[in-house]
Amino acid sequence: MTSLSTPPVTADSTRGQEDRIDRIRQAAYRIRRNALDMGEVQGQGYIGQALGVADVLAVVYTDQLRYRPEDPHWPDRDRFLLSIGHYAIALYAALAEAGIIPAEELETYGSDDSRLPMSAMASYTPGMEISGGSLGHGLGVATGMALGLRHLGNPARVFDLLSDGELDEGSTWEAALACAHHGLDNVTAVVDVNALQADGPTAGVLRTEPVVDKWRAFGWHALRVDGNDVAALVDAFDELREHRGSPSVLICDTRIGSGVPLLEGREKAHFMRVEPHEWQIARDQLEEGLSR
Ligand SMILES: Cc1ncc(C[n+]2csc(CCOP(=O)(O)OP(=O)(O)O)c2C)c(N)n1
Ligand SMILES: [Mg+2]
Repeated sequence: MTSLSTPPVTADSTRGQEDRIDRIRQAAYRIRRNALDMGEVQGQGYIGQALGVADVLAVVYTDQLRYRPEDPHWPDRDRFLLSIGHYAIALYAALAEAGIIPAEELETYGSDDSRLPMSAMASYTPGMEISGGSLGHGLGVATGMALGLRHLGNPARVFDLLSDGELDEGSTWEAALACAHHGLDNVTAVVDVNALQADGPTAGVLRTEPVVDKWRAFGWHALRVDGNDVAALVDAFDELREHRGSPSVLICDTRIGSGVPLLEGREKAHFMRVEPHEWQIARDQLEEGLSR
């Protein structure tokens, strides 16, 4: 049903939405490019996850989040927490796209004295809100931050990106209960369901489905989308932005290696080894995908 306040769909508004989606797709392409460039520096790493979550990060950083690139500690900024420290490569790729870290710095990724270590460190990297490593703590921190912001009367929002492996952690569900108990509608959790963990497919490690039902049972407003479909992500984030009264979670089904067919079907994708001659093939495939 269309509410009375919904503006009518016109050719102009359709065109505007197409431009918006196209702009985000271009950003997602550059985030993937950045991730491949960093991956090549080390020859291996969490590259499949970075490619998989690039569309989500592009929507968040170029369309949803309020921040000032030149002032990463701006008190009114929306906070984007990376619960999953091993996804640091993905966030560096997005922070460069967002102008929070210089693109030239990406080539220092994982080197001694770099501000971009392989696992997320808040004290090293501008825009990295929390340190990572031990899984299952991001949502608890997000809940505390969101409570603090509410006490201060600060309307900033708190996002937390979790992985499907983090749904194995009791601390995640404890935080989910607390967040819903306090009615923290300034929190948006985003779960990257890539169906994989370090020890193999998620379904074999620990059965967490049906995931949406679980979050709803814990008092959350929950939606599920194809996390590699930019248009679907934009609609979902727009919907969550309007929700009031409880925290929101967006379950994103993503494909490891998305955008690079060579890497999409790779074995041992949790920590991927890419041969020296394959990086250029990967970049070429990525570019071909953009023009399709
Ligand atoms: C508390 C904790 N337990 C175990 C680990 C070891 N560990 C590192 S990554 C990982 C896989 C977690 O699943 P997920 O994040 O979904 O993996 P991915 O999608 O990146 O393959 C595990 C178990 C950890 N970092 N922290
Ligand atoms: Mg996973």
